Formats: sequence, structure tokens, C-alpha cells
Amino acid sequence: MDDLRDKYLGLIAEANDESALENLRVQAVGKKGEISLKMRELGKMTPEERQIAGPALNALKDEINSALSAKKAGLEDAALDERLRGEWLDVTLPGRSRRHGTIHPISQVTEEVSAIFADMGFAVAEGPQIDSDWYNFDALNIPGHHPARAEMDTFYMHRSEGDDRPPHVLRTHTSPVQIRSMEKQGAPIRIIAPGRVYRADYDQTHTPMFHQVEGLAIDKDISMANLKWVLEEFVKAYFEVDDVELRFRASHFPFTEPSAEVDIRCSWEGGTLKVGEGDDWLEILGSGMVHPKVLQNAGVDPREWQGFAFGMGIDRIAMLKYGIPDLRAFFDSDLRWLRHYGFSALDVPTLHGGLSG
Ligand code: 2U9
Repeated sequence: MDDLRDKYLGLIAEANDESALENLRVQAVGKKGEISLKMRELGKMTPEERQIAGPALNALKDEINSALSAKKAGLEDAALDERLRGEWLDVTLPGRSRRHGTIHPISQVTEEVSAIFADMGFAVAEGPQIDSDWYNFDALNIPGHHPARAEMDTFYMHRSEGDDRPPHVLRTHTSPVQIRSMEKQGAPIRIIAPGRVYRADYDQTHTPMFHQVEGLAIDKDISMANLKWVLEEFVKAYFEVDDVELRFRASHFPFTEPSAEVDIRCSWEGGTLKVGEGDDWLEILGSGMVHPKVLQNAGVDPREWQGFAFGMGIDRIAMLKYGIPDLRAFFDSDLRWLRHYGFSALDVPTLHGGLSG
């Protein structure tokens, strides 16, 4: 019996996986196992012999069963340890940083401006960047002899000889969008039209492609007073100041009458712009009451409807707010520029909530 005990405890100690252990269990204490066979022999023994051998065999069976369980638990622990060694993770290590792209200042400012006007009930309208000279000029009361229509300022689409379709241009302002919107939905209307525009001009303050946002509000009794309030609210929200003083200077545009250029009070102390204080004035937009002829050209009856329009350069107000010195860098600079002046994707403005993130 001691031989049997030594044999099986030895084999169990040496087993190194669960299936080997199971084989040993069947071989030792299974129905036809060595110990079970020995137990069957008890019947042939004398009562005295049986009284000694019976309990001894039961004890041996118990001992082997507990050795099997202990070994099984040991193998499971070892397997777990092995797995954990492979999956070891230092949660105190700093995260691996991934290179994120950034939002271009033009996109950021377009979103900011759209969110501010959306809060005042303006919808965003879009239109084609190549348009007919009717939508870009005539409908806006800009006559054929106007200098803006000269090839020097406007990019005209090439036409082959004999092609008599009306001339098309790269739009020089987003105003055609408002004409098309009025044609489509009529009055009343409250929209802004942000987007790319093109003029043949290139120096430190002009690029041949730049961005504008124009606004239009047409209703039964809209006046310059409404224009003034809307622009004040816009300037305060955009430059994030509680108060600002606007100066309306009489001006002339073919598409508005009367027309005004709008300056904001500011200071440039220490080279940085402060809006709403100081003795300087900064021109940021043009505006006026939409010319009756323009309303008529867009299919809106000027005897019934009137309203204001305004326009400003997105690139320019982006430079002013975010201290970007050279306009040309917007469109021909490298990724280092974008990493410096770009915005995180989390900084996009939300409606009714100011800036998130
Ligand atoms: C319609 C009627 C009127 C839009 C207007 C201006 C004045 C203006 C400039 C600002 C700086 C262009 O980017 S800029 O160079 N714009 O001064 N724009 S009123 O007037 C409209 C537009 C559409 C149907």
C-alpha cells in the first residue's frame, strides 16, 4: 500500500498539465483504477484484515484525491501567473501621444461667426464659386463699366471663340448667394453667406482667394437701427468683450443705399489689439440698406420689403482676433504654422453655449 501511495504521489507531483492529472485520477481512483480494484479485494479478506486494510485504503484514496486537487489548483495558478507576466501593464506610464491634425483658423472663425449669427436667427446659405456675371454683378446693381468688372480685378472663365454662353467669373464676393437665396425662398429672409471669393490681387494684405461672410435680413420694417444692434451683438460676441463702440461712416456700394463702413473702437497698446477701449478705430466691415433695384433683381418687391446687408473679410477678422501677422501665411505655409495657429477639434463653437471645451 505504501508503494501505491509513493507511486501516485510521485506521479502527481511530476504531472505538468491537467490532462496528465486526469489520466492519473482514472488510473488510481477511477472505477477500474488500482485503488478501486484493491477495495474490491476487501471482500475476500478476513474481518481482522479488512478492519485494517479498509480504513487504510479509504485514507489512501482521500490522500490521492486531495493531492490531485492541490496539484490541479497549483497548475491553474501557474497558468494564470504565466498569462499575467505576458499581459503586464504599467498603468503609470505616460500615454503614447498621437499626432492630431488641427482646425485651420479660417474654418474655426467661420464656425464661430456662424454660431453667433445662428443665435440671432440667421441661417447659413451657400452657393457656387463660379457664377454668371449676372449673379455676381448685374443683379447687384454693379454696371458693366464698373472697375470691379475689369479683367484686372476679376477672374473670368475662358470662353472659346463662338461660345456665346453668358460670361462666368470666379465670384468676387458671396453676394450672388443672397440673390439666389432670395429668388428661391423670397422674403422674409435672414441668412449669412460665408465662403471663398476671388480677386486678382496679391500683396501683404490681399490674396487672390480669400474668405468673406455676408449677411442679409429682409422683412417688412427692418431699418439701420436693426443693423446697428445686430453688428454690435456680433462684435461683442466675436471679440469676447462686454461693451464696444461702433462708428458708422457714410460710404458707397452699388448694392446698398444708404451705405456705411463700420469701425470699432480699439487700442493697439504694446502691439496687441484690444477691442472696446482706446483711441483708435478699426474698420471691420461694410454695410447698408439693400438697394431697391437689388431686391427687384432677386424677385422681391421693394415696395413691400426692405432690409440690411453687410460684408466682412473672414481672414481679416481671424488675423485680428488671433494675432496672425501675415495674410499670405494662411494659404502657403507649412504644418508648423498650422500647429501653431490651428485649433483643437474640441474648440469648435456650439449653438447657445458659447465655446465648448
Ligand atoms: C445683397 C445685397 C447687398 C453686402 C455688403 C459690403 C457692404 C462690404 C466688404 C467688406 C470687406 C467686402 O471682404 S470685403 O472686402 N463688403 O463692404 N458688403 S454691403 O451687400 C449685399 C450683399 C448681397 C443681395
